[in-house]
Amino acid sequence: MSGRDELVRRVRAATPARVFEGGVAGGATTESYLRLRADHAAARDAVRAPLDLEGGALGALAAEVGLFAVASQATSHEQHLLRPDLGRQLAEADRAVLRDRCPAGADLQLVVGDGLSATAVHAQVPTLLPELTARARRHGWSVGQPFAVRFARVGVLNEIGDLLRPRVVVLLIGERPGLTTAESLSAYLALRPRPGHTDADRNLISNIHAGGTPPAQAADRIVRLAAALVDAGVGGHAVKEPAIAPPPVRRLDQPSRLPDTQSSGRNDVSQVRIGEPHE
Ligand code: B12
Repeated sequence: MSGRDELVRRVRAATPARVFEGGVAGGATTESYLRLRADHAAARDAVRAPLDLEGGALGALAAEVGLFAVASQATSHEQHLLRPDLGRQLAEADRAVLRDRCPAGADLQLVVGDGLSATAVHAQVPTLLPELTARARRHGWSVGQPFAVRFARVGVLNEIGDLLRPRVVVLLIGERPGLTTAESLSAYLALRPRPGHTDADRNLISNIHAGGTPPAQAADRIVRLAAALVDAGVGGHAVKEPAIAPPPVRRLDQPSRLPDTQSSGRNDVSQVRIGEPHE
């Protein structure tokens, strides 16, 4: 294998990004062009996919844990895409539904939002939500009744915090799909969210999908980060995700290894401390 082939092999092993795709005279190869078209179509489909709590693995989970849906103030998918402000407010009638069905004051409130990819929700939430619930309970946290918000944006966290007064809210929401995957989910965390909070008061673990952070590892990172918010008594930019382990010390005469994207080593929960509230 030539030096260039080896370089291409190593770079491709390290990232799913479209690098070294060139064909003759720098143009795209037919294979690369067709893959781009297919990935673009998948991204467009994901943005328009409706959240389905009836079928598939998410339907089974919904039946098991009583996951139900309320809506934001956007009344159609079109409006959801064009008016992000409406996605940050709950529909008037659904506020009472949440008050009735979800006990207030949980340590951890899990919420599912379609966001910009219900496809991501369908793919990741059936594994992630039970993993999160189990880990939080193992650490002695009370977990609220989970629910879903249709046509949701991240800012809906504030109203949920105001209504249900949980200590930490984790919103599992579909990310804007890119050309690598349409199945990428984010977990946005907020400590005691309330009206007036901005993204500066929130934290997130992004890129939750099979080729990024798989759901089980993501569950570890989310619980650890939630614990860090509680310990710090504050959320947002002031709190960094706790390090899992220091990077290995490399002697200068050792060859550097490209990162292994499948094993981030982030699955150790032994350092998680769920302390008393510091707020
Ligand atoms: C779109 C986007 C933006 C847009 C958001 C505008 C908008 N109205 O949509 C812009 C360009 C403004 C942006 C800015 C930033 N972003 Co940005 N963004 C994204 C992207 C590509 C998609 C996010 C998404 O789909 N959200 C879900 C939808 C449903 O949410 P939404 O309600 O429509 O939009 C809200 C969120 O997108 C949120 N948001 C966007 N970025 C960030 C970053 C942080 C830390 C927080 C708390 C919230 C947040 O802002 C929107 C308004 O509330 C992601 C990539 C990814 N893989 O997720 C990166 C990403 C989330 N952003 C990131 C970062 C670092 C930032 C900045 C801090 C960059 C900087 N140094 O300034 C700022 C902070 C923005 C803020 N709001 O305070 C990182 C977060 C890394 C992490 N784990 O903490 C990501 C994952 C990109 C990356 N791989 O590094 N971002």
